[in-house]
Amino acid sequence: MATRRKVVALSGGIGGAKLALGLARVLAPGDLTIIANVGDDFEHLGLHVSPDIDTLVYTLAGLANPELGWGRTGETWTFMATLEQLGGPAWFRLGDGDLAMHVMRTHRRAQGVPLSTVTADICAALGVVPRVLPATDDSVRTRVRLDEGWLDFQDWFVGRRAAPPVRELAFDGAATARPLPAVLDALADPELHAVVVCPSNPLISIEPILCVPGLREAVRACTAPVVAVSPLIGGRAVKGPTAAMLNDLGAGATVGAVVERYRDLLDGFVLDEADAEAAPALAVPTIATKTLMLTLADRIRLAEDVLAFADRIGATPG
Ligand code: FO1
Repeated sequence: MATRRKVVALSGGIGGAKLALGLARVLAPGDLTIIANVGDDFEHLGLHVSPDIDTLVYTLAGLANPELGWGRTGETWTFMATLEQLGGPAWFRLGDGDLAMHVMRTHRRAQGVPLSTVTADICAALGVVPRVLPATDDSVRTRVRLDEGWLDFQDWFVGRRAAPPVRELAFDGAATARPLPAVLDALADPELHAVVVCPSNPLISIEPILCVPGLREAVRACTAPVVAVSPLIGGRAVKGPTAAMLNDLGAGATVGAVVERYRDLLDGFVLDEADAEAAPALAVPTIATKTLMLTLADRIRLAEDVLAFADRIGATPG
């Protein structure tokens, strides 16, 4: 049942996109705005690839590749096969349909069209109703410091299968990046009902959004409740390097470590049932529910739990 409540979600990666889909199914058309991470973006073969935007767009369009978690479903790989035949780089897989997305984005960016406009036009073309907004139209690129030195994000995440421990993170361009005006407007909307920090990797999906000057402050200034969903279940990530990264950085793969990263923003934190006993030590209002999203029904139910929690927080004075 659709209910009229304006919600802004912060999302990156596969877990974030899953909850974004659940929120899209629960909320009325036009009530969901998703701020997408751009820290994973990079140039490959001269193409501007925006993985977290594309994962969101494909997921919301029902075009996501369920096995891979990225790229399109029903994909063909003629381009990659031919590229390899020609001795091109094979480490980053570009499906034939997915390739059109990167070519289109690159073509239009080269004409001076901002990433946010290209993204809006792609969403319109694919019938995606929620607004998908890059955190910024400027370049913010995640880099990771390994024992051997600094690497661009995709060289580590895909090229090295996220195996070498990360000792430090940097977000190149963050200091001069400007938050998208539409992002600041959405967060400042007096009708905003809730801000949801999706169960994305706090270090490489959410931090690159919050590090854009003015963005963290805009979330903190929201009158609407800010609720984050734990990306960990029993100290482990559902998928991806969240737990390993928190351990390698010395923070520890605990819900407490995740809450600490968001503490200045949070009005509530959604735990998985497996971590319910950690609630008292977190010193923030919590609920415990099933956060594992295997089916569409799981995505919808978690979205409903998060929104009901935000409703309760919003209704509680003080
Ligand atoms: N992840 C991989 O592990 N291997 C790949 O070959 C790969 C290709 C790829 C192509 C387009 C795209 O949008 C995402 C792709 N990803 C791939 C995922 C990408 O590394 C993202 O940054 C992760 O999803 C983390 O958000």
